[in-house]
Amino acid sequence: MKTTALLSAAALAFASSTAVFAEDSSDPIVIPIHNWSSQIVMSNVVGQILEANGNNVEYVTTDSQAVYESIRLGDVTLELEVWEGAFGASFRAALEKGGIVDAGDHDAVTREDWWYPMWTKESCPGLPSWEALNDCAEVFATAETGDKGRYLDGPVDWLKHGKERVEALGMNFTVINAGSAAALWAEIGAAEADKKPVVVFNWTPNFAEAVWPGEFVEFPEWVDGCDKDPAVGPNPDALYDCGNPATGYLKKAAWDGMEGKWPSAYKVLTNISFTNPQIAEMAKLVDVDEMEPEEAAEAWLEANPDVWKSWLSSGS
Ligand code: TMO
Repeated sequence: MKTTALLSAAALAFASSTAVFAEDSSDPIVIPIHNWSSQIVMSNVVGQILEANGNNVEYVTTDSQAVYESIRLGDVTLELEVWEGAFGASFRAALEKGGIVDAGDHDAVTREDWWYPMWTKESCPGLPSWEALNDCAEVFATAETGDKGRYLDGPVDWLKHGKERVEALGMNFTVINAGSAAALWAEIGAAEADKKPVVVFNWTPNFAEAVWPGEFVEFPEWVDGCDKDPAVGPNPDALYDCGNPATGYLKKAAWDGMEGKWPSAYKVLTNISFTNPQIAEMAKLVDVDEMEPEEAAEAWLEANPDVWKSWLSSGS
């Protein structure tokens, strides 16, 4: 007993005085790629940072909700953009089951919700209130939606629950799911010339805020449980009768085996924290400047060495 205690005390003293760390596995760290630009660019940025850290990385394209189950099982190693509004529920469910860890928050504050370009207010001056929007529903009507207003929601895997919200709040809108993020930008772009009023799903941080000034529709304020307990929110019998969080988090998540298998990379992951302007810029490099995600990541890393090199050095 005594010898063991002495030995481990000596080992501890050695480790802390010489900063010797276990080496990271040479197995690839699996980074998931989804269907919006900041996440794709950020994943490439972090992949290249981890390569600079000496790690091997591999990218896989995955569904943005199912990824939390894949991380829990260790098939995917991490997630760089856990948006509270879109993925909070799937992330919380995976945390409860076990196998996934919260690897910390980005500096960024996020919002995802119904949004309109500013010119829309000329046709519906009561905005941003959702009740005013509903009173103007016919202004947003199209051949496709008849006398109801058209709301273009995000692709189905973002699970925005637009249809449930319309039902829960008794709104005069038809919800259409866009096939891709690009379809959202095309809708706004097509409306711009004639200043046609439109309401679409959008989020911040994003490139769009620099291109089209606009505002989020103000729905009943988000309250925890609004997606779980019908009693929460203004309609006592329905879920999703609240807006998304107006000051949501943006988290990183990791497989709970990552720290043991790649301790140095895990430390880098916990150090990483992007701001709203940095994330908007990542999206812009692809959506406005039309770069490929990999070259966008290279450009970002080259322009911001002071930001990311400190994440490497403070890792030891
Ligand atoms: C998850 N997203 C940023 C597209 O709303």
